[in-house]
Amino acid sequence: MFNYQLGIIPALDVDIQKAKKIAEAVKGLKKEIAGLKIGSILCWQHGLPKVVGELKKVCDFPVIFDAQKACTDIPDIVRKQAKVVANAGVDAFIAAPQGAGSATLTAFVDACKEYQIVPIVVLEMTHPEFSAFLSRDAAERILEKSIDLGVRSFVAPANKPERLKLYKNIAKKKREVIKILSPGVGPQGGGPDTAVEAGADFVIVGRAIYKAGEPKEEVKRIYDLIDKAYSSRKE
Ligand code: O7M
Repeated sequence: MFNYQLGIIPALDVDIQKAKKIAEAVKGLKKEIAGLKIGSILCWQHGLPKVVGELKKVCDFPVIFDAQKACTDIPDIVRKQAKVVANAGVDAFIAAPQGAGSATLTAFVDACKEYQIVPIVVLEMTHPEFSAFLSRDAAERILEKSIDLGVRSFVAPANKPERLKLYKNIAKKKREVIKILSPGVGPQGGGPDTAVEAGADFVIVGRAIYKAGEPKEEVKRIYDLIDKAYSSRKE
C-alpha cells in the first residue's frame, strides 16, 4: 500500500487540535509512519474536507478514511460516498461490507478505482462478539471476492494472529500478495510484533500513541518491535 512494506498507522480518534499535534510530532518519521487513519470522531466534529486539509498542511502522509464503518448501504449510495471522500483529498477509503453484500462491495471497489483512491476492506474485527450475526465463513468469502475485484489491502485483527496467517494463506493459494493492516494492539490485547510475525504489514494504533506522553517516541518504540518481527517472519 502506497509503496510501504511495513509501518505504523496512527488512528487519530481525537479532536482536530490533538490530531494536528500528533501529525506535527511524527511528521519526520517517514520510514515508520505509513499513513494516518481518520474516522468518525474527527470528521463528525469538523467535517472530512477540513480534517484532511488541516492534516495535509502539517504533513504529507497518506490519509486513510475509516468512516467507522463505510460500504454498508445500497450500491448507489456507496458510489456517491466514494466520490465525496475522494473529492475531500483522502488517499484510501476503508470498507466494512459485512452487512451489505457483494453488489455493494463491487460498487465500492469500482468507485474507488474510478475516483483514484485505494480501497481497503475489513475482513474481521477485533472485538470478541464481532461475528455474532455473521455466517462462519463471512471473512473468507469477503477476502476471496475482494481479491477477485482487485483489492490488495485488508484490515484484520492484531489480537487474533491465527486469523492473519489464515488470510495470508488464502491469498497465497490464489497466487496473490495482500497487505494486512491490523488494529487491536495495546488496550485491545494484541502485540504489534506478534501481529507482524503472523502476517500483518501495518499496525493501526490509536490510544497507545495518542495517549502517550511522547507520541513520537512511542511510534519509534513500536517500529523497532515490528521491524524485528518482520525480519524474522517466514512468508
Ligand atoms: O488502538 P485503539 O484500540 O485505541 O484503536 C483502534 C483503532 O482501530 C480505532 O480507530 C478503531 O476504530 C479501529 N479498529 C478496531 O479497533 N478494530 C477493528 O476491528 C477495526 C478497526 C479499524 O480500524 O477498522 C478499519
